[in-house]
Amino acid sequence: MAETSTAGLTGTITIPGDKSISHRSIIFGAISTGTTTVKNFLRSADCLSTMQAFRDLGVNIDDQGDQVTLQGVGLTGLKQASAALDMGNSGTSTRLISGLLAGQPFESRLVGDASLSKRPMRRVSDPLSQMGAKIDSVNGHLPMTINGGSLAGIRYELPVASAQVKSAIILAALQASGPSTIIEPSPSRDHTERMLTAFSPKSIEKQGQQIVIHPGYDLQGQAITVPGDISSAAFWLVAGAIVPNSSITVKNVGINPTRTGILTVLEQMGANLTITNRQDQAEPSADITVTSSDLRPFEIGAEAIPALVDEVPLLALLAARANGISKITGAEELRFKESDRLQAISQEFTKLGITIEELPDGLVIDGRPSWHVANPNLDSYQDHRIAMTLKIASLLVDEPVTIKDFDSVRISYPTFLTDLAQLRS
Ligand code: SPQ
Repeated sequence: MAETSTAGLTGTITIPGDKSISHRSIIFGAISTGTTTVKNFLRSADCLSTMQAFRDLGVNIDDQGDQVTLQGVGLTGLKQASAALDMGNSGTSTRLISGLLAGQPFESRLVGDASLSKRPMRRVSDPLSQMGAKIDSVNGHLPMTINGGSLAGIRYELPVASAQVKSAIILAALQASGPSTIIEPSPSRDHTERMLTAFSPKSIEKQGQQIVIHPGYDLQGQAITVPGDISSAAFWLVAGAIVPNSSITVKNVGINPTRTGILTVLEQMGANLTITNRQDQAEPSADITVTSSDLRPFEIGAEAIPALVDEVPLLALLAARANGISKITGAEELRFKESDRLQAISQEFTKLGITIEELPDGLVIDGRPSWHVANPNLDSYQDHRIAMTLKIASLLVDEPVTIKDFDSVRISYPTFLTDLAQLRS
């Protein structure tokens, strides 16, 4: 195993707000009546795309630094935008806003950057069309034009677990003429359901694996405090586990059980994790401390993926430092993110001399052989999660490496380098 001269990462940091919850706080604040306040809103490029889209749709949003304040317009108060809505790089903005616009009686056009324009949109346009929206796209990709209006309720079984698809249908179903039932193959993150329960408890009912949406109820503005993003905390939890001589405490991490798969795998691997200061609220949070240690290999399959879908690149890095062969399967969804994350990790880890094999639906990584940097010019594929994973990996090699398009971190974690510097000082 290549050892470095690093002194380890030590200290306490507070990570920025959760990206998924920040998007939803703007969406629900916009379509409720009254005022919604949002503390610890994530000011990353993706969440600012959602904020700008709702301003373009006529919602008054005041961003005062420590708090975002929205004057909700209700489900029928949005106005047609005067130009195309720019979704930037954000899949969450695109898919959730599509669901909402499917029920609005005007035409909307959604555009995005080159990466977003390659991502599949039929997964939302198909069910929304079945409900009655008229949607045109370029072979299932952006730009997409939505002619919304009267929608019928739907009974829809998702072909793959996806919080974005589920949330798009929920937002459309709130505007339908009758109830809708949504069934997921396995549970994806449930931030939309939790937030809707707070804004309008009568609108949503959970029946086992089924979500039933009852339209016709007003949503009431709320005071929201966004917990820290576990997907951002994960970089420090993994760095703390694998960079020798490290001890890191990450404060105020969201520990919604539909997101904590990374903690389960770290525990299976024998990582030194301590969870303290648990706060039980609509979105639970806690402080998490990790100390570097020897790690065992792991195997995970399809049923584990939804709770750690955005952490798979980091799991591959953990595996590359474990004492044996690890296997990740059932993760084909990774091919449809900001990059093809299975291919990106396999190619870039190979440059670092990591023993890794790409499967159609996953990765096999042998953590035992030493790393030997074969090519120091790494590529993030303009994908924030690949960029940050490679940065953590680079802490474990002595040779200097470069990471192309590292500034993609602005998508979810604009202060990543500042936090890294703090843990290194
Ligand atoms: O918004 P975007 O670009 O899709 O963001 C990603 C990420 O890595 O930040 C995925 F690329 O997270 C998704 C996540 O993978 C955010 C999300 C949500 O907020 O609902 C759900 C997941 O996607 P999916 O397709 O499983 O619903």
